[in-house]
Order: sequence, then structure tokens, then C-alpha cells
Amino acid sequence: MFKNKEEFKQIFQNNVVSKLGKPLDEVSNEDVYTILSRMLREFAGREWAATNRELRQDQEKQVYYLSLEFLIGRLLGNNLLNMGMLKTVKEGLEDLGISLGEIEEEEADAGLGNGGLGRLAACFLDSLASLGYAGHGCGIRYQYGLFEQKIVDGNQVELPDDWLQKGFEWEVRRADRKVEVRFGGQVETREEDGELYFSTRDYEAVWAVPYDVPVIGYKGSNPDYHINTLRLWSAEPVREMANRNMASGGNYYNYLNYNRSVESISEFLYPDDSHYEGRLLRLKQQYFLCSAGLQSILRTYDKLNLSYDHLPDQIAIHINDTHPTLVIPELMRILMDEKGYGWDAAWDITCRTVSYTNHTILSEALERWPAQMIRELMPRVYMIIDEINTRFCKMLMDKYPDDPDRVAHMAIVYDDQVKMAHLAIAGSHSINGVAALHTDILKEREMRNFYELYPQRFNNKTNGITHRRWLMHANPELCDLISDSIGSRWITHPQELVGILKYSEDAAFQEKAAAIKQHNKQHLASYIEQKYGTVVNTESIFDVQVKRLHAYKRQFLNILHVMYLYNQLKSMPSHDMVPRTFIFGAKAAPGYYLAKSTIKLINTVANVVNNDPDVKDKLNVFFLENYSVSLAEKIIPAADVSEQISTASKEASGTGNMKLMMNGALTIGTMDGANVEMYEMLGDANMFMFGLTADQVMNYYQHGGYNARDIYNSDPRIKEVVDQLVTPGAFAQNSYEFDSLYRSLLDGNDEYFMLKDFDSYAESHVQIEAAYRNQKDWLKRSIHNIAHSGKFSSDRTIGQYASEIWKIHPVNK
Ligand code: 26W
Repeated sequence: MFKNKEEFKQIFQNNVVSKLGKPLDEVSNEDVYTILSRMLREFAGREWAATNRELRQDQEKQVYYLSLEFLIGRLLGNNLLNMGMLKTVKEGLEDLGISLGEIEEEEADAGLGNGGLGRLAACFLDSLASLGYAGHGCGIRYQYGLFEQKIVDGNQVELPDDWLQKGFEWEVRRADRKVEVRFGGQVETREEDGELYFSTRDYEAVWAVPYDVPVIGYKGSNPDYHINTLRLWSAEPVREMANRNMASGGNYYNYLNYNRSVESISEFLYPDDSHYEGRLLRLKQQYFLCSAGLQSILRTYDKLNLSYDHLPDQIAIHINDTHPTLVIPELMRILMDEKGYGWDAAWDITCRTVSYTNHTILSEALERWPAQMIRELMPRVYMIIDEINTRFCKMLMDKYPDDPDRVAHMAIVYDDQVKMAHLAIAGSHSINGVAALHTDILKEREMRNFYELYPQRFNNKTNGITHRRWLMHANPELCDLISDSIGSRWITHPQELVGILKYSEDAAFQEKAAAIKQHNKQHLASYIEQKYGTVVNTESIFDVQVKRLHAYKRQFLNILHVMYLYNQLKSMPSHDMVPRTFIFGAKAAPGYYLAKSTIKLINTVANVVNNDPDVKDKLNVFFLENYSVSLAEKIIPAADVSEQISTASKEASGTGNMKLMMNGALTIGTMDGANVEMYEMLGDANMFMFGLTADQVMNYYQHGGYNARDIYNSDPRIKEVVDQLVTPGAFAQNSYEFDSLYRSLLDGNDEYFMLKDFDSYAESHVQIEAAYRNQKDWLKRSIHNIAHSGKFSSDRTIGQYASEIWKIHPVNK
């Protein structure tokens, strides 16, 4: 596109004049953003077409990653990085007096996801493209992404996230590729020559219109770009439906109602994370994605002119949690009703095509749809689910004739509910967990019966994160320091980050690493100061917990510990403590009362601590509102300490833990999710582990034996902070505001073992403080964390999915 900085400046300036008709000194940051992103999109468009041509010619197997969430964040900086243009453009703009950082701030985050699961999907797309795989995303183009969070009087308030308001420069509407999705109607059965045929009449049709987003792989020294596609579907009314309604005597209001109900399908993302809610509209979204996605996948397949017998050799369909499970009965329907296959052959093809990832074992998150709802919304699909269930249960009864309980537990449809995880396991060839511990729990406990039935289907794929966004883009100085020291091969082989181990005690390297951390802390501090008008002590330890707010993630434990530190400082003003800044970022599901109370508690404590002259030089608390991908990119490089403190066994993997480790933060954590695998590499010297193990937690759940009140009564530190929740004075304004939090600990017997783990948590914090006092040692540990983080690049994860589940190969490599 441009060979060097001067050429870039020329082309950019020409664009400004020809497209805006303004001189450069009159353009706004928004103008610059628009011009720049359009230049890149146009250029990428040509390369995109080239990749697509190549994929058609090569007839390589393609993988489609179906997900109701893609939490991609901003694209300008990342696309520049992956296209190899970041430095040229940054310096070129600088010459023109423009800061690229400020221009990037103009872009709205594409926040089409809730948290871990959606961000993982986005990291996977980046790795698929960067490694040269033919792997595409398939999702929904929500008009409103995850709500925008405002904090008003310490409380969370949700505002709509109107991210498309100024347009999304990276997408291309492909009206020519729209497909029809059908809901409702009646199934008609017809018999001909002893065969049954099914068709549905009186259905309601909607258009699914795709918007394609290029997923630009990291170019590095490759001669060509590799650009995959993220296809996001938007629902639009079918005019003929409206006409039909009018012709059959319907009125104008019916027509408007139809329009409105169609548009609502892709209107907003459900803000629930780990809590299933059986809403009809959510089910509609799921089928909308599955039906539209499958039609476009099969349309591409049809161009190969192959029999559907070969579908599993050419196509892999991956479902991100159970949310797109309907793709299984939908593929069965197409194969049988439209392609003429019998049941057994269709089932074989379906199972060999689909694979499934489980992201949680929380029972409240497992999807169970009322059978009646599916029957009404997709009657033919329901018939197929019912038949899958009948055959599955029959097979189980033959296998376990003396164990009817087992059969009942494993049934797909039971008690008029469809258990989506059971359907996903029965109808796929691979089921994976997202960290070793999580997969073990699936195999040994939650899905034990299924594991015994299909041991070869279960496997582990420990999560990863893209080091391109989370290290190279978020922390460019650290990235340069690494490359200056060990060369740049680590960029395409992230496990080679271990090369920096030899510098872990090198004074010059340590000094540079410390300066970079300090600079990142100042950067975050100025963001906080600008936004909240509060001064941040950048000499303090930045202790960070950023993730969705959930009881099992235990932000509550963190803030209880802060309250304890405050009490300690108040009673011993001379207490020598390394200054600490506790930073929180978290959105709570709008209906999750305890989570919202926790946010209020954090803000209440922040208000007291930050304004108390006795402690404010030593202890500070900030709750940064609207935690999002772009905010994460500011916070994570600035963190000294990473809080990964979920109740053991509850966090399937965690991925924030990996991002913080890669940026040199030291973890205080439980033996949960991927923390366990981090610990295997880092050991006690480089990580601060505390608390119950997963086995201990699960034993308590199974056999009882835990009494929170005993701990409350025996540990005065704990009694004091717990009482402060309901005693007006130090923190609470009244006795009822934090009453539910209080009661969850004592009356609810502390389901997440916060009081049980409090002591070892506090002790680990003492160790952290001691460790921080020795800066050389601290830096050595920090460098160890960075060095060992290569394993957690999603390039490693995707390589494993590709070879072990999808059986795909990089194109032309
Ligand atoms: C239907 C309601 C609902 C919505 C989202 C139920 C469950 C979910 C997700 C499965 C929740 C989720 O994001 N899980 C997280 O997935 C990450 C990526 O694998 C893991 O790192 C986190 O540990 C896990 O909580």
C-alpha cells in the first residue's frame, strides 16, 4: 500500500483532501480515524479477496467457529500491527502532529461479548488467521453490545452500548449472501413408497443478512497476507411475509409488529455471564445463528460439487459452549429433509462434523430449554431432538439395563426440558474443557457418565490469549525490550519467550523492565486522574482484579481484605506498609443483586479509604467504570499484582490471569483453572498461592463440615470486617445496605469459602509486600512470569485444536 513513511504521509494527505475536502489542520481526530481505517479496509479488501480465491482453489478443509459472542474490541491498532504498518503509520502521523494513540480512542469497542468466552473467541480468530488456517467466525451482529456501565453514587447503572452509531468501518454488508431463517409453523408428514417426508408450512420467515469483517493475520515476514472472515448476521424483515400478512386480511399493525419482532432478534446481546435464563428471544437468537450459519457454510461446500458423505473431510463446525448446539439437529434436518439422507448416515456425518467446548461447570449456567419452547419455535428441529433422545436413551438402556437412574441422568430430554450439554456431547466427536483441572473435573465428576460412555471424545485444550493484542499492541515498549534482547523470533514462536530467562538477573534488563512498568503505571494513572480527578500514587503497588463480577470470583474477599488493611492502619498508624493501590474493573449482570451490592461496597470502601488523611498515602482503592477490552489494554500492562482468587474448582480457566502474567504481573491466586498450569511452570518462587484446593472444596460440598460462623467467631480480624458491613460507622451508612452480603456469609454459610480462605489470603498479601520490598527479586520474578507466558499464547491453543480436533492444516505452508 505504501512503502515507507513518506509515501504513507503523501497518500494519507491526499485522502484527507479528496475525501473530506478539508486542509489537514482542520481535520478532527474522528476524521483521521475514518480516513485511516477506510484506507486500510480498502487495501485489506484486495488481500481478502486473494485469500478467498486461494481457499477456493486449494480446497483445504475449513473450520467455522460458531459463537454467540465475539468480544473483539477495537481493530485499528491491531490491524495496523498485523499488517506490519504500525510503526510507519505512527511515525508518519507524528510528523503531521497527530498522535495515533488519540486516534485509536475514536474507535468504539466492538463489545459483542460478556467476558471470557467472547474474548476467547476473538483471540482464537486472531490466531487462526495469523497461523494461516482457513478458520472463520460466525456470530450475530448485535445492534447493542454489552451495556455501558456508569457508576452513580457507587452503584452500577446500565446504559445501552450504541456501538454502531458512527458506523463500523471494518464491516461489509453482503446483501447478496442473505439467507432465509424460518420460525414456527406446522410440520406436515407425507408418506411415499414407504418413506416419510417432512415439510413445514405457515412458518414465519426472516432474512439473515451477513456483515463480513476481515480477520487480518499477522504478516510478519510472510510474502502474502492471510485474511479470514468473521461473518456477523443481522435480522431483517422479509417483505413477502408482510405482503402475505396484508393479503390475508392482516392489518398494518400486524405488519409493524412483525417488523419489530424480526429486528429484535439481533438487537442486543444478553448480558448474562454464567447464569442461564430461559428467554424465548435468546433461543431465537441461537437458532437464527445456527440456521443462517449452516446455510452459508453449506453454500460454500456446494461449490465443491462433492457428495455430503465428504462433509466432515472438508468442514469442521465448532460450537463455543452449548449456545449454538441447535446446529446439530439443524444439520440433521438439512441432511435428511433436503439432501435425502437416512437417519444413520445423517447422524454419522453430523457427529463427525461438530465439536464442542465446555466453558463452565456452574450448574446455574448449564442451558436447559423447555421442550415446549423449542417445539413452538422450530417444530421440525424439535422432532429431530426428540428422536435423537429416543435413540440415545434406547442405546443407554441396552448398555446399562440395570441402571435406570444413569439413563435418566444422561437423557437429553428429561422432565420436559432439553439439556443442551447432553445434546452437544451426543452429537459431536470432541468435547473439550479449557484447562487441565477443568477437564479433569468434567471427566471425573460433572460429565462422568458421559466420559465413561465416550472416553475418546473428551480432551483438554488449555485456553490462551493472543500475544499480539495483549503484549505487542498493549505493551509495545516491553515488546521492544524483549526483541532487542533475544531477537524477534518469539513473535512467531511465543514459547521462545523463555529466552529472556537468562536476563532475569541482569541489572540492565531489570532496570529497563522496571522503567517500562513505571511508564505504564503513569499512563494508567493519568487516565484515572483525567477521568476521576484523583491523584494516583505511582510508587505504590498496583494490585489489579479485572473480570466480570461474580460471587465465585470473590471480588468480595478482595474488598474484605482491603477493609482489614484499613482497620490495621487505623489502629496502628505507624504500621510500615508499602503503599498499595487496589484497582477493580467489573460489570455485574443487571439482575444479579449480590454482584451489584459488591460493586457498591467496593465504591463505598474506596470513598472512605481515599479520603481518609490517616491512610490515603498508603492505601487507595479505585473502581474503574465500564471495564472493556480497550480499558483492559490500559490496565493490564500497568499491573504489579494480579488477583486470580476464585473459589477453587469454579473458574474453568480464566484468561485475564494469562494476560497479566504476560505483562509481568505476579499472581496471587488459588489452585483453580489455568492458575494450576501457571504454577506448574512458575513454582512458589514466582507465584503466591493460597486457599482451599478444588478437592477440598468439592469435598465440603459433598460431605459438609464447613461452618462459616465458627471462623467468624474465632478470628477477630474477620469478625470486625464482617460486622462493619452492617454497622454504620467506618464504611456502611446504615445497617441494611450490605445486609445481603453479610447474610450470604453467615446465614448462607459462605458458599464460596471467603472466610475459610481469608487467613491464607491475608498471609499471601504479607508475602507479596515483603517480596516487593526487594525490587531486584521482584523484577526477577516478574521476568520469570513473562518468560513462561509463551505457553499461554492462543497460537499454542489453536495449533492443538487444529491438529487434534479439527484436523486442519495451514494454507500454503
Ligand atoms: C447462557 C448464560 C451463559 C452465558 C455465558 C452461560 C455461560 C456463559 C459462559 C460459558 C461463561 C464464560 O464466559 N465462561 C468462561 O469462559 C472462559 C473461556 O473459556 C474461561 O476462561 C472462564 O474461566 C469461564 O468462566
